[in-house]
Amino acid sequence: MAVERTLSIIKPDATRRNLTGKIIAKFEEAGLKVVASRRLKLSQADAEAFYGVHKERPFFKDLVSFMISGPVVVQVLEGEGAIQKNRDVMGATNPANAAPGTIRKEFAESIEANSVHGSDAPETAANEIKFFFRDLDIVG
Ligand code: IDP
Ligand code: MG
Repeated sequence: MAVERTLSIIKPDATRRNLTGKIIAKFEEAGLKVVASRRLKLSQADAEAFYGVHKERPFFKDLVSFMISGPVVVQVLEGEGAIQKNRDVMGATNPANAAPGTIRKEFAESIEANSVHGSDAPETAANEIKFFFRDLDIVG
């Protein structure tokens, strides 16, 4: 399988509870390498643009408010099949449905405050990485 890169976000519910290191350890244990990382606070415009695909969904407004409620850690993860591997380590969107050992099963507070974001396909991964990082900031 090809080496890929994907975008991960450690969400405000997790930074608030000081879980950054525990979450990064899950990625590393799965063979994903952190090749870029930055802590920042999203503006409302940033969050609305980033989650633009969901703008018609009933949860959009609350999701944007949640994502700007505290700092996030945005990261590029690299590895074989990194996009799917990251989704596997994250677990299902709703922590009630997430498999044992996944980040969302262990750490998520709710379907909204679910601790992590991960790109869902090669095209979205490329666009989401570009949203936060210049090529120079990514060192494999
Ligand atoms: P994903 O993060 O597992 O890819 P998406 O369907 O892309 O899930 O939804 C994006 C984010 O929107 C979720 O991670 C979660 O924070 C939030 N979200 C999704 N579905 C709901 C919902 O039914 N209620 C509240 N928030 C939701
Ligand atoms: Mg998604």
